[in-house]
Amino acid sequence: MNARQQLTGLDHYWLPFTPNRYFQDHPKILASAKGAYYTTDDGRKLFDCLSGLWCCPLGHGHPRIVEALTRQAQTLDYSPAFQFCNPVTLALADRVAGMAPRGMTRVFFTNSGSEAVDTALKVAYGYHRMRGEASRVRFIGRERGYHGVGFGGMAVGGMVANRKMFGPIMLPGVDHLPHTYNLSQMAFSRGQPTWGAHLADELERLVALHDASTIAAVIVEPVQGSSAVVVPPVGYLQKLRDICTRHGILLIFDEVITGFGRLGENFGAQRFAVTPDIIAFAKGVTNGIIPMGGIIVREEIFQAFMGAGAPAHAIELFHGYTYSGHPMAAACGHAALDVLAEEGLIKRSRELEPVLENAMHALKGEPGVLDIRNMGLAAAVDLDPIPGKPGLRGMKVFERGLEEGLLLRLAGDAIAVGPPFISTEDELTRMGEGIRRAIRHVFKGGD
Ligand code: PXG
Ligand code: PLP
Repeated sequence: MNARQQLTGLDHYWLPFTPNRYFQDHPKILASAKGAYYTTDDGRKLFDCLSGLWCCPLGHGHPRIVEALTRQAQTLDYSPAFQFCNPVTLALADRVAGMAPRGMTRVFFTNSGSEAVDTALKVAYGYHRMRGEASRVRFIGRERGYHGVGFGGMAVGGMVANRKMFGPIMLPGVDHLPHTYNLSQMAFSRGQPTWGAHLADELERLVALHDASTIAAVIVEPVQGSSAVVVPPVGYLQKLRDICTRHGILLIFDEVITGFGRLGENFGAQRFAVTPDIIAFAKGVTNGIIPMGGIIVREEIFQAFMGAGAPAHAIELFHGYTYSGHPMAAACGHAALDVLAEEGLIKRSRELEPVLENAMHALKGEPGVLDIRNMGLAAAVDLDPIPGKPGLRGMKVFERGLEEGLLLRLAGDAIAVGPPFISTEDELTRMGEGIRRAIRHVFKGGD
């Protein structure tokens, strides 16, 4: 009996964000991972083009992380998140705050990006309320934004497919900025497009429409990841910052993908030299090995909750998760951040940026390639859709990519990549060539 025949669970498992019926007929099973490669159950080696789901930038199976997890499991495997803490989690808060822009000092832990976003939105609203501005109830998201799947994150998110089934039960009062993507103005941009900073002025329009006194926060990804790597125009984020400051609106950067080195700096905030009021993070903080997320806030936000006049024995924020600051996740975070620092991998990510840029932009001119975008170690290629069948072209290239030894990421008819920071230059170049062959194959009519 081979490995595939032994598979159990296909009749019981409901896969997230996956065409389940298609999966039943084409199950894709990963059996192991080491470094920048996965191995499938039928023994094929796949280059991890998206670092898992953007979350494993240091590669897989790092002995340092394995050892740290073993040690932590033997020492303190869980400690109650409420009323207690432990040295590992405290030290990780210190460390994460130390990586953030100056003035962002307090860390609240969650277990995922979705929880981080919902936490950020609740803290933003609570902050205003604590300061006597309870009328600030609105959140402004952005078209094409992805902020996870909680009720808050879904409402501020701007990916239509994630929203349309749930429209009638969405958080009220939310509005959206337009996305910044414009093919005719920025096709095949390398890094930040020069056109489009004026789109931030749309925030002034929304402020005029709703009045600043009703708006709690604006939430954006510095670079939009899930909707296939939409890079902010030069000056755009600074303009958002200025408008938020002028109107007392909090600016939240959702750095679940862009945090911890993906853009060649600790956070996108530093890459773009724009400091938000709240950063949401997840994924890379633990190299994706133990789930963890969180928010980092300015000290003033934390102090607004502390100084509201309630007695010292009263809970200031009625919010938290059983697994907030889980010691196993915290130990994993320390080991991952050790590796990131000691192996110089943020610098490495920055050094690899032009290599990835060249490898991806070399695909310009291939059949059906409509656009290519990149920033940091993230890039995407838009492919001409099959008329009337959105997503099918992308699916075919994804499938063909597997034949080429590449685990690519599909975003509709776009292919996204976010390779591990431990990739070699040669691996990135070969990835680009593999994508080229996959695209050629599919546009020649192959499956
Ligand atoms: N915010 C952002 C900016 C994200 O990218 C989340 C929140 C939600 O995180 P959790 O941990 O709840 O999934 C994300 C997650 C992709 C892809 O292929 C992106 C994400 C997740 C899975 C796939 O682009 N982003
Ligand atoms: N549902 C029930 C019945 C619970 O008791 C809890 C936590 O105690 C939760 C949901 C929330 O779970 P978590 O803290 O893991 O988010």
